[in-house]
Amino acid sequence: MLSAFQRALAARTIPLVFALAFPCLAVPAAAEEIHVKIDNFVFVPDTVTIKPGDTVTWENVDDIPHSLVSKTPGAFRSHPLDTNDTFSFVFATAGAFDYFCGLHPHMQGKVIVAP
Ligand SMILES: [Cu+2]
Repeated sequence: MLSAFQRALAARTIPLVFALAFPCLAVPAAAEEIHVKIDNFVFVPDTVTIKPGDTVTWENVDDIPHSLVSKTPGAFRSHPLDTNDTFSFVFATAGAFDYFCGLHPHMQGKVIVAP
């Protein structure tokens, strides 16, 4: 029979030992930032697969403005980005998010958020 002190000690020690023994399992993956370039009327890459909590940052390296409009209502919509402007969005929930350029709707891209 464990005393209350022993139980408390075990409750504090076991997670610590586990974290030291299996750091890759015990420590959640840090959120990442994924970069998408807008170049010559194309999103590069046009599809990215990320994890919930990750950020996608688009950078317009074209010499004319582009914007980002999610087909998912309310997800994200940027103002027009001039050359070298960036726009970032944190994808908190899983799902597939198609988007297009609000100025050139034939420009299409997709963000897949998968746990
Ligand atoms: Cu555009």
